[in-house]
Amino acid sequence: MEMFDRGDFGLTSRINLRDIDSNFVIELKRTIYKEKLVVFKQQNLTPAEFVAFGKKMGVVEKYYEDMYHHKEHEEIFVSSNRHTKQEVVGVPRTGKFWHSDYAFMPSPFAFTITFPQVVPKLNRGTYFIDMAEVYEALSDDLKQQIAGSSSIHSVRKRFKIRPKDIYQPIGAILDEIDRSTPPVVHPTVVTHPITGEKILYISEGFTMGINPSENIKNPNQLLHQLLQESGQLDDTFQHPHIKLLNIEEGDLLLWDNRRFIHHAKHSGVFEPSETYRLTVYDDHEFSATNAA
Ligand code: 7UC
Ligand code: FE
Repeated sequence: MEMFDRGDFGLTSRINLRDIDSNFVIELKRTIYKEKLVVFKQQNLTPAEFVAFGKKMGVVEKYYEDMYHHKEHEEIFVSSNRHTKQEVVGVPRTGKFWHSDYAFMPSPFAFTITFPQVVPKLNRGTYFIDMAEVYEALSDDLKQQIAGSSSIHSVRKRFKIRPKDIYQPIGAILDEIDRSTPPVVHPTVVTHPITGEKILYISEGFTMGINPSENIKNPNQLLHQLLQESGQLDDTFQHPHIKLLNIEEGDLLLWDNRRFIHHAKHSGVFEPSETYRLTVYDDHEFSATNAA
């Protein structure tokens, strides 16, 4: 039996993740770097088993804001709209904007692993843009402008007000955001440490600006143009760079968080929805430092 089959987008596998050994983990990491996204079908891991699987993939990092944490397993980030007056479960409508996870932190993750628990009937999917593909397709002129430049990222626009923030002055909350997650600088073009590919590392959700340089006359206009060319300003999600991955119950997804930006597809109408997520570091720096 082949371990992986070609899916519509990325690879799929029917292997039960409860049964894997360390050789399989090595093979899986290689496959993610090469094929970018892998979906395991018909998985039924418990939350504890899901965390154990994440730990086999690398160093699991828990989300910095604890309102997202699973009650028993703080490593699991819970996106959920299953709130009742009696019980609060995770945070609703997460990631409904183009981003890569933790781009606003000094060290973003290598892998994002999601395991939907309750899949809505109407909107069962996530949009992706491969920013290595986007970089490749840029004009030589744009590539030259951004070569060697850096960009500033912050969670400021997307930080979600917590229950404890009610009746707080907005300025105090903004000050706290700037203290706990000050803006970070990443290369505008990240070099993938394993594949060597160049990745346009900007997102509508988290990138606040491109730093001016000799080659960059108008940083704001340049950022706008790059967001546009990558497809992130297309509200219809029809842009050729945008791929939609449809999700079924039992799917467990892993993707390369260096190269993909993603955008959750949440219903406009209310449907119960809940997804578990783990985020994992590999043994490599986020961006190779010998970038040309
Ligand atoms: O609620 C959310 O959309 C979470 C977002 C601000 N951060 C997800 C991440 O991992 O960067
Ligand atoms: Fe995300």
